[in-house]
Amino acid sequence: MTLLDRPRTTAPHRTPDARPEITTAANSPSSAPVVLEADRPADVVAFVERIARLTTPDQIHWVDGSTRERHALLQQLVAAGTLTQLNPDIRPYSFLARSDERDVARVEERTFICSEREEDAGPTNNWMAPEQMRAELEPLFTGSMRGRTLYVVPFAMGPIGSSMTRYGVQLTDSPYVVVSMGTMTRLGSAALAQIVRGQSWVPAVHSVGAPLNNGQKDVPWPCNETKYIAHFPKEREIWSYGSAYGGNAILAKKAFALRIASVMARDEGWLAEHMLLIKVTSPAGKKYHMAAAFPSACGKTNLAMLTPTTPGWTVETIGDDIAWLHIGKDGRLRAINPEAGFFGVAPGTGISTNRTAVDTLWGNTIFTNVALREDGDVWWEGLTDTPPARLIDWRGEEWTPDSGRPAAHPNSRFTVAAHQAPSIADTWDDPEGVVIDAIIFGGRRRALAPLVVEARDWDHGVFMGATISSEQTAAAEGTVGQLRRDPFAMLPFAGYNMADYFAHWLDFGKRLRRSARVPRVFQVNWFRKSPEGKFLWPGFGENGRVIEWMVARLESEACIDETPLGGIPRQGELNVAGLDLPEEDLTELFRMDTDELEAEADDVEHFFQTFGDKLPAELRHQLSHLRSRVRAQREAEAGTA
Ligand code: GTP
Ligand code: SPV
Ligand code: MN
Repeated sequence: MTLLDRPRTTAPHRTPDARPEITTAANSPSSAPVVLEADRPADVVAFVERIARLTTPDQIHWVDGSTRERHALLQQLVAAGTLTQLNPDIRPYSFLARSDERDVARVEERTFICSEREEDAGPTNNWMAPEQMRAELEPLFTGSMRGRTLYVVPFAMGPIGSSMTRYGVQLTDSPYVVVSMGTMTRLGSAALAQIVRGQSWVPAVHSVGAPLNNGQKDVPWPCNETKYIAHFPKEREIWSYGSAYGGNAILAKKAFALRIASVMARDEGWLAEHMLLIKVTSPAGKKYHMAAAFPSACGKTNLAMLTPTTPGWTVETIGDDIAWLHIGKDGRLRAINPEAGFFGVAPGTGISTNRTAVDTLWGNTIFTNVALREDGDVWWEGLTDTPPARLIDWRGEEWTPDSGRPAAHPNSRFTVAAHQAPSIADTWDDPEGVVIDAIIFGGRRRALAPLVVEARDWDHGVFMGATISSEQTAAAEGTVGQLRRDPFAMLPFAGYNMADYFAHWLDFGKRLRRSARVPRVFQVNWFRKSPEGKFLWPGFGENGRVIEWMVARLESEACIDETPLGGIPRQGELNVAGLDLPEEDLTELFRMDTDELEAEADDVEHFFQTFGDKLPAELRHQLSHLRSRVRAQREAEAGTA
């Protein structure tokens, strides 16, 4: 099959029980309404005209979200060399993109919150005054789309018609971004029709910053060394320049659904979070929903697609990266996944670690910066235990296992529709959302943070979230492995002062308490290492054992032992039957060294000081509780010494 052939329906390999369906437009219902040119909302038209005058594109294309349109865009991207079609007999209707080497991850240093006052961006964000940012952006965007097409992309975050759903219109000169948005969001006429009906919308402007002068030949991955990812929280507006990569360019995702949405959520009384959502079914058939916040590349997609190893348990996927939580009419905490696809980390995703993800990727997938096999399929580190003998690496160069460098970029990714996951829950796009029973915080820490610990109550849970510390990953430019505070896994994604965000969470707990059912809060760490540097916990499917213990806690069927950091499973209560886990490793997974705890408390204090008076008093209280529990542990040790 070549790209020009009509996509056919084919049985996906390795996925006998999934319903195969080749789709080109991942999320465009065939019954999407048509919005006639004359019916386009005047404010959207005015926005498009204003930006077109500034950026002077050759053409303007209103994206309708149809299959035919997506097919044409993919063909165009192949012709331009941005995409390579993979072998359709192995991986139907799938493509590989190789980005520019300098455009491979989010750029946190170039991400700005442009609130009127610096203190409203807070100490964890880069701030620039709105008028200064506009002054810097204007010359960059002037003529920036010359020689290109300006695509108008109306999109919905959340199921169309849900009261939780919010709308946006992204203007972009990148067809790669348009097809990515087509998988990650519900886009096109269905979204525009809601805006016609009066839904408010967030404007987002994106340019790769690579205008083409008369006859100038394009490159496969146009971008610019100069990059800006700018957010205007008051105006609820997004401007992105210079990158076509992931969270820098698919503005519906991190820029809108987290940074701008967190501001909306603060003002409207809900929460926009960097969280996966799962539905857990126990052997007794009882169902629970959990939301978990881990920093970038710290295990959300993997937990979202968990296949528990213990008999009788199932986990289904609702979302893998972003959750919007609100208090429902019934007073309970409810959550939706505002996205429609997964932009997941490829390396480490393999048959033995995450079979569900591998099965999800059978076709209809765009891969970015993975390696190409000789047979026209893809490969990345961890997909199989043994690498192929020869590959073309993510830079397009010959590669063998002796090359001494990774074949796939550590932040290489797949873009695939959520409904393609065999694990997707039938309720994943329920407009009412699902009721949340437990919230989990986590990070990647080689030491101190135990495998699992339960918060005493909501406020202690907020303290846990506020103090997440995690080793930096390749998801953003920066030093991989460096430990940093990443409160609520939202360090790069909060659209306002993080201290005000903490206060919003504390306040949310007060409102939930009125409804009598407050979710339990837990903290996990799958990444603790032995002194030799090996992971102590097998992780992946075995993480189901930790979920199982959490459910036992929800059902009051398990006990805790108190520790300075919270409640840990009482000896023998974490189900480790059948695991090849030495007793000393299990002990080490929960060990809390008193000196390390003290250093941790000092570090938290230092971190909290950066917020000055804005830090909620409750978090200061939580820190002093921690300190007194550490003192008690020290005294107990002295007593037994
Ligand atoms: P973002 O999409 O960047 O937000 O990442 P994410 O939080 O969804 O992370 P993901 O699940 O993609 O995992 C990132 C990396 O961590 C991958 O290489 C995984 O293989 C690895 N990983 C995930 N879960 C585990 C685990 O339980 N144990 C170990 N050792 N590694 C894990
Ligand atoms: C993350 O970095 O948390 C991601 C990938 O989910 S990106 O969309 O690039 O932000
Ligand atoms: Mn993420």
